Amino acid sequence: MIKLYGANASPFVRKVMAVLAIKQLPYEHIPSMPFSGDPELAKVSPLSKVPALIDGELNIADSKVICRYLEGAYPDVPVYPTDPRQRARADWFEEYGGTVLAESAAGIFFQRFMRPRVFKQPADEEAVDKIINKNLPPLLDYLEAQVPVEGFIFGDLTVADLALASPFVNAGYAQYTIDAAKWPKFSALVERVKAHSAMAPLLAVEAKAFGG
Ligand SMILES: N[C@@H](CCC(=O)N[C@@H](CS)C(=O)NCC(=O)O)C(=O)O
Repeated sequence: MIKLYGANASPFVRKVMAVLAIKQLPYEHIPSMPFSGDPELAKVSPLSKVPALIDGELNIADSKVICRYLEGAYPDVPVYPTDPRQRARADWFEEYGGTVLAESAAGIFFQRFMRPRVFKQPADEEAVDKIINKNLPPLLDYLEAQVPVEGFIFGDLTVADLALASPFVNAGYAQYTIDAAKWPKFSALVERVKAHSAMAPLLAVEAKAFGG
């Protein structure tokens, strides 16, 4: 059986879990915390980052690598568009979600969620304010112009939607919500992704873990 290493609260792990759910692939989740010096994680993930995956003899790390492997090995229910141009756009959105969006969301999450809970320190609200009011708005302006009013970016849910929405689940745990008056299309897309049958059960598990 496939083994997935990672913490539920990682936007990258959540993306892979949603892909496994869409593809209806059974897997064993092995909880692994990054930044903890876990030697078991280092064995399966050379950079000690999550997620990592084992499927038989294969051991790989990085959510993009994992999602591409799953698409190639288990193609019955696709999670990327097949048209090359649409596929290139999906890859771009996955890159965008996994870099600038994930960094911004991680910044808010670290300050308001991790610092008080894990490090027993107050959040640096100045840093949060900079992310929310300076860094994020141009990123959201761009996305607002890219996403549809209804449905998902390529019709059915793909990794592109997951990669763009997943960081905002983390930001949500840190009391950040996308301003629907400024970014109505993108904020609605994020809500549709969260409500999707592949994502909602994952969020329910997270809510329990976080006492929600
Ligand atoms: N590009 C990687 C990023 C993974 C990543 O940065 N994961 C974070 C948790 S959300 C991590 O493990 N960080 C630990 C570290 O940077 O040492 C992917 O897509 O999987």
